[in-house]
Amino acid sequence: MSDFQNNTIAAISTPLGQGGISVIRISGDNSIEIADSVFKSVSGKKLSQINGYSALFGKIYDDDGSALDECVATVFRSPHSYTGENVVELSCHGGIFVTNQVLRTVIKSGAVLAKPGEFTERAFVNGKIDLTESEAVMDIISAKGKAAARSALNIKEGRLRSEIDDVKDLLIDSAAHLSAWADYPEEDIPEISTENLLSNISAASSKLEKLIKNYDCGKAVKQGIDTLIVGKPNVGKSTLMNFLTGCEKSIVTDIPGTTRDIIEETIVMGNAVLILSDTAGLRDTDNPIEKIGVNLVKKRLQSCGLVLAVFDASRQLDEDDFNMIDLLGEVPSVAVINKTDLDCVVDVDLIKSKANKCVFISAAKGEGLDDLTSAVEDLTGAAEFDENSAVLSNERQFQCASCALEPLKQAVSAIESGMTLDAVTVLIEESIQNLLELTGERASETIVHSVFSKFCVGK
Ligand SMILES: Nc1nc2c(ncn2[C@@H]2O[C@H](COP(=O)(O)OP(=O)(O)OP(=O)(O)O)[C@@H](O)[C@H]2O)c(=O)[nH]1
Ligand SMILES: [Mg+2]
Repeated sequence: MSDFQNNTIAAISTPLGQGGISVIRISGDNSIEIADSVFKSVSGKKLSQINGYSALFGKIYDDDGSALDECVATVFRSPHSYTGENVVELSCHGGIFVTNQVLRTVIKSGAVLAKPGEFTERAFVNGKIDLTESEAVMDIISAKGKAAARSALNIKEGRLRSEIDDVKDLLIDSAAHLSAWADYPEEDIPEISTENLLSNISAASSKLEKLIKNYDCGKAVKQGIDTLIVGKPNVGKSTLMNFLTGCEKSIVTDIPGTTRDIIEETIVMGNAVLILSDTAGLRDTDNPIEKIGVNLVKKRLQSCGLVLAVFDASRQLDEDDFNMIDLLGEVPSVAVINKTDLDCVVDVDLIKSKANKCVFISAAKGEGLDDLTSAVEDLTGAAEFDENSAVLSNERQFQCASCALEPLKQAVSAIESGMTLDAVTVLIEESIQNLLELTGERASETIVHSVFSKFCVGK
């Protein structure tokens, strides 16, 4: 039984603005009764008289009896609804004032305002979906590209849950056998062979290792990589920024030192999502404003996830280029040799030796995008991303999977060094606990609340 039993919630589930339709969603034991008190159908039928998955057309009335809006009311009966409870969706004409009025009337009739993510939280608590599937709902809403959206839908449909279930089954099988053997020696239960035990644990470990490895590729596709465009002044960083974003966001001039502030925009390159920043040209300068810009870039270079290091093909490398190369450090970098529409005099071999990838473009002419896209996809792992496989969605899931893998590694060492099987059982059980936390079967209330607090109201 859920804690939400006596509490019927309501919220506007569509974005608040002018649009074709607004949906006010009501969920809980009294949702149909509450909807019936504000809605009158044209046919005279009550919502309480119709089956689930049915709708009536009519009007919404406020408490003094005046009509607020026309409405299609759809009924979903427990447990066959998104939340698992009785749900009514009131589809009204989209509009900020009217939608708010309808919600207010519903609240006056006995519903309480839903908290962020509360509909999905109820679906989780009522056993409709697990925690990975709940988080996938948010990933579907926030997906910025096709691969991210498809992958999130796969996870919503249970792709990750079934992968974790497979790992859990392997471990539960071993743990149950070990416990039975230890607890009931008189029952003549055959001792599990070391080979069997090791093979189960290593099958479970390799599934977890694959998930953990895929997480980085998934990051580029789902969350976006913090990417800096850097280079000495006038190489064409802002022209590249405008070319990639498709808008004239950065100022371009032939005066070195034009850009000072960091200019940010999120873009999709192939499967990779980049949170792209155009930056001030790197050089020694006495100008105090430009200096602030240059120092900002140097700081960001230490924490970003990818660098597009831009060079001017039409000029020899100079001290500013070499100083920039020295700043690249360990961050994955694509050397972008720009202005290929002009004669190329730059030392390409030297540049190639300093970056992970090297591509040729003309940002001004809009040439070279395909090569740059492949380089970015390769370097961020987005190229390897398989939207059909199980992928961990976020840091919470990643931590749980890592914490499930660690005791399995210890269990293998324990078996190989001849420790008692009791110790191995404890390690396998620790691993299972972390998997149960991942799926939410045994997650604390604090974790569950923190997951749903990131949702929007109405979802
Ligand atoms: N021929 C040619 N000129 C380019 C190309 N890309 C940029 N430019 C020119 O190079 C000059 C500098 O371009 P910006 O994009 O402002 O260079 P930047 O690296 O942002 O410069 P700062 O902001 O000063 O660091 C401008 O005159 C651009 O029109 C290119 O592909 N080919
Ligand atoms: Mg610039």
